[in-house]
Amino acid sequence: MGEAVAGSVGERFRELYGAQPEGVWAAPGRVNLIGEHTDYNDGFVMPFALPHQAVAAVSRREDGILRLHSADIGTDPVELRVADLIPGSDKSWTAYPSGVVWALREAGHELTGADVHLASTVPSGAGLSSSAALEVVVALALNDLYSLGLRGWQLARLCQRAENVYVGAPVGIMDQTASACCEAGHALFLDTRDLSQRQIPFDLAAEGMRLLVVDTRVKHSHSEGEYGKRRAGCEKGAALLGVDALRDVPYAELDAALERLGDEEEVRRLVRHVVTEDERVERVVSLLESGDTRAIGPVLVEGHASLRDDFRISCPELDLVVDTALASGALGARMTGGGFGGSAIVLVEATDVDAVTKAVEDAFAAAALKPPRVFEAVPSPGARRVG
Ligand code: GAF
Repeated sequence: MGEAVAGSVGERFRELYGAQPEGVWAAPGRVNLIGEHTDYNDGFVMPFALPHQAVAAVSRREDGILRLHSADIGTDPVELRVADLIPGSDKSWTAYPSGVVWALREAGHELTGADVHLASTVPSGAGLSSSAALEVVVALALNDLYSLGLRGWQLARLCQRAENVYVGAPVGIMDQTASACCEAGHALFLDTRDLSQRQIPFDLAAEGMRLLVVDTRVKHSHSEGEYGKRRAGCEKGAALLGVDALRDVPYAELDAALERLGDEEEVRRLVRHVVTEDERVERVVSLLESGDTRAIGPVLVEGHASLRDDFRISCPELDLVVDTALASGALGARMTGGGFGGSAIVLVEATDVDAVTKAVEDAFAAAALKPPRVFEAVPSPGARRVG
């Protein structure tokens, strides 16, 4: 992100609060290359950061007041008392930044207030982690300003706690860790059990390929409840199999595990997805590390089929993107993120970008759907100070 964006966010802060901010920070959205719905099963994920990001201009306060303003919401700053933040009490966008303040204080960090102005280019409702970007940018700013000394993964844990407890969404740890820890030119191979990480070089342009994000601009309304149901089903599967988490079911023993689940058909499907998905992440890592990048295409397609048929979280619009992209020459495609709408990713030869994009746009028009938003995703830096 250029200094110009930091400058304009800082300038707006000055207009709102009458002084220069102490600093400006940025945190990106993400796409997930592979490893879906594995993060709350202690499994593997492989996201990378988008160039789209949340930017925050922030200053400390010493009077216990938290003032929050978003460029997307044209109202005056919202004013809250840090001592009065109550989990579950806020149903608006301010729950994300306030939740971070609450989580930091709950973890024992003395925060005496802040003035915050936020602006974000991460499309919201597109499954690209706009909420995690908001959380992480505020967490990083407060970490720096209050000299808390927390590392990226620790900030991610606190942001997840904010979202689980303060906002009330039972999400895993992937999105916050991606926003906090990704590096430009790399995908992040993350073990969500212990948060150990490996940066995997992922420079498709150098190999004549591109990764497109297709935002279907559809968000099915039941998505949140369904996420919780899938999570509960996975936890039931782990309990029935006598393991701490589905991560502990070895891929080589999957058939035996499925047999032990007897007539628990729905749980069997969830378990099969999670165990095979962890194996797919490991396969993608080894393909990328051995330089066989084009070979990840079919693995992405397998992942989509598993999410559609076993985990049952795709939708007609996501399937249309994947089927159309593959039929028009893509190397691979899958839905990405939580599901029931949002975005798909499409791996293409650079020379096929226009043809595949047009095919997907035409298919949406033929189905009388809103035009999808298609853009190229380049692995970008994680959260950092920018001004
Ligand atoms: C959403 C959640 F926030 C993540 O934690 C993850 O579970 C993802 O869905 C599915 O992989 O983005």
